[in-house]
Amino acid sequence: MKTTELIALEERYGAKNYKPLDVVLSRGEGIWVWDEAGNRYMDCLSAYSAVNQGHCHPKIRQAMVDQAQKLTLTSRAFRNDQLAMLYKELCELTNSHKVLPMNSGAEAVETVIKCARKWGYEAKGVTEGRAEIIVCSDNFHGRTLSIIGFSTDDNAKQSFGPFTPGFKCIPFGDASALEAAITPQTVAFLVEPIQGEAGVIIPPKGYLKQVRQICTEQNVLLILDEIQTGLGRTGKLLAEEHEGIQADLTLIGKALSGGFYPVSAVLSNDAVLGLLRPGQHGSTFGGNPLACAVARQALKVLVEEDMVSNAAAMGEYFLGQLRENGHPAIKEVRGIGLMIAVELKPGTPGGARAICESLMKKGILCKETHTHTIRFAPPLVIQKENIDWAVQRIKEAFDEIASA
Ligand code: IF1
Repeated sequence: MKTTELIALEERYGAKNYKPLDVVLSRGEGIWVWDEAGNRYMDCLSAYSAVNQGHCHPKIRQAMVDQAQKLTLTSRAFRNDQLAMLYKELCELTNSHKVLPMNSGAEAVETVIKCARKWGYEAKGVTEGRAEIIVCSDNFHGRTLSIIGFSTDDNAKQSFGPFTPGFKCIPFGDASALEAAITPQTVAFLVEPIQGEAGVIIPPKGYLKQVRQICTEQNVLLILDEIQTGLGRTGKLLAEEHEGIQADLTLIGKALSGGFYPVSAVLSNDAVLGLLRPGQHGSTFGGNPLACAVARQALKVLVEEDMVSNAAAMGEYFLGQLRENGHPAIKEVRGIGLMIAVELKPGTPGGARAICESLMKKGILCKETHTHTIRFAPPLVIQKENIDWAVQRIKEAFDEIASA
């Protein structure tokens, strides 16, 4: 079927909760994807960092096919031979004590909210029903009701209430605001190490270290949502390593499967997960053997192929090249590892969307966030010559927009 027909069908039958670029992809390999007509594009979004390992990584694909031929789903009513190995490998890799596997990122966030509250009541001694969790403005943690309830993005939450109580919002990057917001009922502080959806917002140096210290002193759990920043994206396995800290609870998802399958997890570095008892949480698909086999291989190639240090090196190079090829329409180029954003000056014609449309025609796929920021987050397997190729086209796109 032709591209235009597929788009028309999608528009006719689908809910319009997205506004995708009109490119219909049918194949991917490494940093490249192809559309129906055979045009090749460099993927600079990586499915929002879910395909850090590159599209259709052959080893992950093989693990998936092999496992699919043996056993896919048992439910947690029975044990399977992949789960224990994923637990062990994930804990060893991330220096965690316990794991709770789920499917989507939002489910991991929901899970950690439950666990933090339970810890608050049963370990910290907060009065039942009064637990508070502190979050940051401009957060993005997913799309479920309790999560959007503490979003500060009107478009994400408008007309979906009533919402779950028990959340308190403070500015991001301000450690003294955290200190001031904590009360005896505070059980946790939930934060992204770098805010993704907000436009790759990097907090001031030392922020996470201060936050860690405050949480420890006040007996508040530090929960880092590393669903987007984790698994190599920022040039470290976990973004917390940039400040040499360890969260009490860490959320990972997206690249945990290398983009093959929804797999997420809550990692716990203390006794929080140990409080859960049978029947208190779960999911039909969470921890299934197919998910575990895929995740094990996705982690394995990340380490074996040294993708984390490649992200650090290539991220630095990409950032440098973008800065060197500056353009009067650019307000700021920022990033860490391969989590990069270019922010346009207000009033740039067409905003970030126009640049994304233009880049698509030149063979680069990326996505605007808000109206004036373009994110560049290619798979972590990108090489120097690929970046040179991309930067040339990015430069052209800017020149065209500015002269339009
Ligand atoms: C969409 C954004 C990225 C996340 C963090 C939890 C989740 C996400 C830090 C939930 C998901 C996605 C979802 C995707 C767009 C995307 C996104 F622009 F919305 F913010 F990546 F930057 N925590 N982020 O970034 O994970 O339930 O989706 O598996 O289309 O909504 P999920």
